[in-house]
Order: sequence, then C-alpha cells, then structure tokens
Amino acid sequence: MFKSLKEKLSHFKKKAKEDINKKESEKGDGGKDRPGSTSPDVDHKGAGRPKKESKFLKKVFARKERKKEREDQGPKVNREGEKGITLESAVTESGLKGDGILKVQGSLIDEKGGIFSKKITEKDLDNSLFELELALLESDVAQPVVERIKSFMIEELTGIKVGRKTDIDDLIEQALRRSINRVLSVERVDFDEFIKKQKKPVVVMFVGVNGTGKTTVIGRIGHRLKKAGISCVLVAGDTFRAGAIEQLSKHGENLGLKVIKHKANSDPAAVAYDALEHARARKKDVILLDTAGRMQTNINLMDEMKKIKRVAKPDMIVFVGDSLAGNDAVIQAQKFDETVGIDGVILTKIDTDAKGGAALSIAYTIGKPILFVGTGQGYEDLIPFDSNWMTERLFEG
Ligand SMILES: Nc1nc2c(ncn2[C@@H]2O[C@H](COP(=O)(O)OP(=O)(O)OP(=O)(O)O)[C@@H](O)[C@H]2O)c(=O)[nH]1
Ligand SMILES: [Mg+2]
Repeated sequence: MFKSLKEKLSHFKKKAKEDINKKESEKGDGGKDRPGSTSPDVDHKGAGRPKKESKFLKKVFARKERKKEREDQGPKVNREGEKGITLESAVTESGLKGDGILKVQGSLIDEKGGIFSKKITEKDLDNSLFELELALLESDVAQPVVERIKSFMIEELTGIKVGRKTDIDDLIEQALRRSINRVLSVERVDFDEFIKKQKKPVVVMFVGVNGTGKTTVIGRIGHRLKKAGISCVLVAGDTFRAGAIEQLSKHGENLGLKVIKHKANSDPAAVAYDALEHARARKKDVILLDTAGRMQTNINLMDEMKKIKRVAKPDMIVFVGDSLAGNDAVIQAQKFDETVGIDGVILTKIDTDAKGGAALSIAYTIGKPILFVGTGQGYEDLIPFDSNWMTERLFEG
C-alpha cells in the first residue's frame, strides 16, 4: 500500500535532513550550544551556562505561571509594540513536545535547558521542498494539495532552531505528518453513527464511474450493518449493465440480505421507489441503493442519476472512487458532487495503490470526508478512514 509514495517521502526526508545539516556546517560551529549565547526572543540571562540553566528554566516557568494568572486580562503589548505572547502559546503544539524539546518564542530549549542557535529558514528548505513537490506530483497528488502541503511544511519548519541535539529526522517527519494530516482533515463523518441517528429507513445511494467497486462496497456495507444488528435491503438500481442485477443478488444470497430488483433495463428510479415502500412496510433500517457506473462526461446518464435521487431522496450520497485512478478520481468526484451533491467518499483498491494520490487529494479538493477505504475483495475489506490511519501507513517501517 502506497509503496512508491512512501519511498519518495523517505527520499525527501533524507534530502531535507541534508539541507538542514548543510546549514549547520555552513555556520561553522557544528551546532554546538554556545555558552552564554543570547536569543533575541527570550529573556534568558545566563542561559547556556550549565549552572544557571535550571535557574533559567525556573524563571521561564515562573513567568508562564504569572502569565497564566494574567491570561483573562487580555493580550499585552511589549516594549517593541508587539503582541505579548503567553508562554502557553509559545510552547509549540507541533508534536515536538515529548522529545525533551520545548519551543519558546521561536527558540528551542532542550531538556537540559540548552538553547539552540540555528534557525531554519524558507531558503534552507527550497531544494528539498522541490523534491517533495515532484514526489507528490509523481504520486498523482492534485496540484492545489501539493501547494498546500508545501506551505504547511514551510509553516511547520521555518523559525525552528536546530542544534547538535536536535533529532532532525524526527523533526522533518513530524512536520510532514502534521502537514499531510492537515490536508486530510475534513470534518469527519462516522458512518455508523450517522446511520444510528438518522430517521429510518435511511437511504444511502452509491454513485461513481464504471468498475470502481460500488456493488462490492454495498455488499461490504450490508455485511457491516448486519454484524451491527442493523437491518438493511440491497437495491439493484443498476438495471443497465448486463449481469449487474445478478451480481448484487449473489451478494444478497451470500449475506442473507433481501435484494429489491426489477428486470434488466427497467427504470432504476422505479426500483428505488419499490425499495422505499418495502423498507417502510417491513420496518427495515437501511436501504443500500446501487446505481449503474457512468462516466462523469455522459450528460444523459448524469441526468438520469438526478432523477433517481429525486425519487429515492437519499439521506446520504456516497461517491465510490477507484484510488488507482489517482487524480482522475478527484475530478470525477468533483463532477458527481456538482451534479447530485455527494456527502462522502469511499476509495477502493487502496490495497493495490502504490501512489496514494487520490487518498491524499480527494477530501481536501472536494471538502467531503473519506468514509471508508476498500482494502481488498472480501466482505471484511472495508475500513473506516481517518487521517491518522493514512499517515501511519505512509510512515510505517
Ligand atoms: N483489490 C481490490 N479490488 C476491489 C476493491 N473494491 C472492488 N474491487 C474489485 O473491483 C471490481 C469491480 O467492482 P464492482 O463492485 O463490480 O464495481 P462497480 O463500481 O459496481 O462496477 P460497475 O457496476 O460496472 O460500474 C471487482 O472485481 C471487485 O472485486 C478493493 O478495495 N480492492
Ligand atoms: Mg456495479
């Protein structure tokens, strides 16, 4: 999974480390803490001198306490006329905490209280960020997402002071993880919770281009709901492709789920209507409505989908995209969203996707959450998506 993207990101990390280290050696002192060095940002008389370090930290934390007490009184203005920064706001949230490193008003203080003196600038990152851009573009990540990740990286890394004791590998990885997480962080929708809360029967309609995995996803979701004790019916709304009705019927048979179907080439909206009647009469909880695959460029078929929507009145429309399609999956999702309005995405075939471009781009580009990812062809191979899951896959050993 995401093999090629993982390799490219790892190459980028090496390159970025080299660039940051080059900066260190150019400075000529190997990044050693300079005794008595002063930081323009922090009042730290005597910092760097071993004996006074703990005194300094005490001072810093005492200040933190005092600032906390004054917090409710609103922002202060310091001598230079800048907005005062409370130590809380100065202590970075960047995940560096726990590495024995605190970031205080642009300075890093290690656990021994040593203050580093090399600040990463945007220029230091120029070369490596170009590598990152190439890596992401080659992995089919959409251009605006590439730009966003780059700007997040600049935000995360510039101004950070590094020195002899800094774990640069970790610094870069944390920045990259956070940047990727940020583009993936569209408001999360918990599918199971959504189903539980919604008035019954809940209608979920699945749309997408040909062969992306709609019908098998319906089987998997039917299986998931059944395991959770939620009743559902499968609806053979693909009356167009030969064999589609039989395919869904087979899933129904395997899973012990009712399938509502009409003859081939009948009106899919009429099948949806029957399914609604059936679910209401039998008090079923969920209707999973299959639709025929259609190219986003086929106006007639896109219009037909609007008609199915009008009749079925779905509570949720799910776009099923093939992750192997990369950026095309993103463009397709945009088109389907424009036509019927989608509420979430399921990306299939993640198990065979080396690039990861669609997974990285789709949520940010269309502003809709990825609900699940398909990780194989079995009924269990559908897992809820969250941004941490994706970053873990990209950085696992
Ligand atoms: N490896 C892998 N294969 C998948 C996954 N999801 C679906 N497939 C396979 O993709 C193929 C197409 O799946 P379908 O469910 O028929 O796709 P569809 O979108 O309903 O296709 P149409 O109805 O023709 O538009 C099948 O062979 C599935 O087994 C997945 O997550 N991983
Ligand atoms: Mg199908």
